[in-house]
Amino acid sequence: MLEAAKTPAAVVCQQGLDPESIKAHFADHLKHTLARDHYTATPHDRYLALAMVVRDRLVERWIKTQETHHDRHVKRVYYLSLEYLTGRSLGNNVINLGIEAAVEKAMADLGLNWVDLRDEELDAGLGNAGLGRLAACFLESLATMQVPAMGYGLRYDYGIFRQHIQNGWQVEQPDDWLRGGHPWEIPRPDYLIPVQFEGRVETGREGGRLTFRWVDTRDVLGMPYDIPVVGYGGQTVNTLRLWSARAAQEFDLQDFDQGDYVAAVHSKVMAENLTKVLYPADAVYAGRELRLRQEYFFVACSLFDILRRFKVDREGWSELPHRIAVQMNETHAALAVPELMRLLVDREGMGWEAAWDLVVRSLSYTNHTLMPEALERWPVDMIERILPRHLQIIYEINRRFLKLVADRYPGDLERQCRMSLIEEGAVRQVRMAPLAIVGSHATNGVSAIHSRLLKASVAPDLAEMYPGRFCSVTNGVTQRRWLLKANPALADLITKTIGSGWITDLRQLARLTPLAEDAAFRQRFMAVKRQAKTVLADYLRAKYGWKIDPDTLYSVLVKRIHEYKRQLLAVLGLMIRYNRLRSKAPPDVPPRTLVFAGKAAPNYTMAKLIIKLIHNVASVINNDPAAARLLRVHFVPNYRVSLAERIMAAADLSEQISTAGTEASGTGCMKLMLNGALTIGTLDGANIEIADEVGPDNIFIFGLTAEQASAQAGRHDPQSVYRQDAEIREALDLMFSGHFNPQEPGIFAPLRAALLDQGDRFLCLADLRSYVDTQDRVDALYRDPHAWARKAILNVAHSGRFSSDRAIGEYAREIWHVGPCPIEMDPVPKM
Ligand code: 26Q
Repeated sequence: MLEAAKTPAAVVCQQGLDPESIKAHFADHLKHTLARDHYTATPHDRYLALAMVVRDRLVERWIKTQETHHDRHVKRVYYLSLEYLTGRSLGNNVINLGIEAAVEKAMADLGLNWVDLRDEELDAGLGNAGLGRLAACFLESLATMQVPAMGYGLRYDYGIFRQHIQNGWQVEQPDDWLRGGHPWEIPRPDYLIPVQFEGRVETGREGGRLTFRWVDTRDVLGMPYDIPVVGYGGQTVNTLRLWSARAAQEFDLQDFDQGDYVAAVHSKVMAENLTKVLYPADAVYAGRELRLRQEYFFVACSLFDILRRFKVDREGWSELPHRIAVQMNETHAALAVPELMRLLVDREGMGWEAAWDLVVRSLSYTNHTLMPEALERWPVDMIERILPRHLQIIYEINRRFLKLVADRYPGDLERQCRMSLIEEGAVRQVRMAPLAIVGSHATNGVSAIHSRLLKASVAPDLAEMYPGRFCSVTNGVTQRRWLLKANPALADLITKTIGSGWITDLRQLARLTPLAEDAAFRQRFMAVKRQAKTVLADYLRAKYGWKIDPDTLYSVLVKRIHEYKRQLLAVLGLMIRYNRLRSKAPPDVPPRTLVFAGKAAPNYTMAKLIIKLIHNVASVINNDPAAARLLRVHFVPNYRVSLAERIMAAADLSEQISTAGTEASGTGCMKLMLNGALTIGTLDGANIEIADEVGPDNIFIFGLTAEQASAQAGRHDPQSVYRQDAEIREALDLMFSGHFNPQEPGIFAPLRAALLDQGDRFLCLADLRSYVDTQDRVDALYRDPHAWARKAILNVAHSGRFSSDRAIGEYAREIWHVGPCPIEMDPVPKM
């Protein structure tokens, strides 16, 4: 039962990190902030009260960090991302503040379970997938490494949809994540920022100089909400600033007076729709006007804010690239190029060349995808209507750029056409990736192979013209969330074995290498893994009634559902396994549980059909006595950060099976490796670097290489695979026989067509034999628990490179040219 507050509010020490002051302050918030007593408080109220206790303990550190950054005139990193997949914050904030033990004790004293309270928090799902989660890991690493940094993004009222499954189909539901209140944000109405849209450009002259005035615009206000981002050790607390759209005018008085109340609020509704919802597409780009408006709104608010902060110090403009480093996360932020030009030229009165030099030196760009259908292009007409001044600026950038091209390659008209930032066609469009490359000093891919392919395929001409601009930074993940928090038992075992240095220096995990040869350690390691598998099984049993046996091999394939990621290949492999188990002489394989999870973009019919297929196949297999003991398949609904934390800890096998050359990096692969899963994967994205680190004997690589895969384009003959490989033929025949969809005849025909009649674009059939044979090798290894444990330990030991701390270190040195700024704060308790 809850204790009444014994300490009067006024004397509660808001900084006390000990259980007593946490308890007192908790009771105080429950009563005075939430107006609850212990009869009426819900678990969610208690979560909120505890979150506010923790937030209060961050505030002083937050203020001190901001003061220090300001006083020391530091160079700051500004990370511009339309997505942040933060997930839950309470657990990580408590860990990074070093107060987990104190909080646990305080709650236990009150008869409350800390972990249950922590898990009351709703995920902040302001992102689709890897790109958004990367942004969240990067902010955490920046704070831990004490780099002055600020994240900018949008405060969507609705984040990534909640995925429900009905009869095997994905059904989307709105993610009303703010409904229970959001204790981590502070609104800052005093920093409201006006953003213009539409209107027209007036040209004039002032003292011989052309001037441009963007007038008759429809304006929207940007309202900032600040969220603290605390680094491990609690020294630096950076800010994530998210913009929410507000109407510049509450309502139109004229319409109101005339009694047309709908018209009176029309512009308010339109304005506030701007940040209503996150676009739920991950790698298919749809040229929707509202999306363009979101991108501009976000860029305009952020750059205005950045320049406002720069101007406080009254330094000359030439200092700008020494004070700011603006990272564009994908082309979603590429309007920063023309917008910063507009601010410097039109508003600050700078000449074009001087402004351009500052823009290029201040901006840098990360590309996250090579898929042609995901490359952003905006119709010239649309930009002209919504951002008329920006179109003029883009034209001028292009004119000057094409002149450089012409000077460098005289007479090469074909090259000039290819390189134009404007794509000529039925619809003229602005190509955003080249705009970002031309308008910045550094462009990076997110893994070695991706950076190489980016230069070779997306931007060969630009790579030739600006070789020094291209670089590569392999992604990473924060070990504070993905090991310390997600897998406390393993984190504990590691700390007991090699000390806690790995928490801020993941390379120290290498010290586990010799322990792979130690039978007693292997035993402990596998006991920890089994424990994590039991925790997941218990969770899924409580939530869905599933009975999962922790003594089976957990093979996980968790990520967005996309054809290039090839969940379909996994299903085909599963089909062959199932057929074998149904045969007259079933093989003696170790029992497996296959765990799928992931969302499909709501308009991505094929991906949604794959989800349906997985469900139908799962329900047949799980109910077939021939397979019962040896094979189970589960699709866990509503994949999100908090669910990922549970799954990563429990996995034995990490499936990373994209068509080589399509997955830019992947970061799930890193989280799984860090938690001791072995990878079965193609030579794609970060898998290649994982293989380099862990060595070929400790990873299961299969399938075509990127070069082989691209050589297959137009040549691969799926029909001949079907004819020649009996197991594959039987698997396909079974899958499309109606065996899995007796009540829904024909629903899987589009999958059959894609595989057999339309050339199997993602080469599922080309790689299937190799995949299945490699899975057989996985089975063989799993039969030998010590051999498996040895490799699992070696995977953890060699995962040090995949920390987001390493990635941030590389960005800081090679792209941003920034260093740490230590904050002098009392240290927090050591974990
Ligand atoms: C673009 C235009 C309009 C609407 C939506 C979008 C959009 C939104 C999100 C396009 C792409 C995304 C997300 C892409 C993404 O998550 N990519 C992943 O990024 C990870 C981090 O670098 C990589 O590890 C993955 O390989 C890559 O797929």
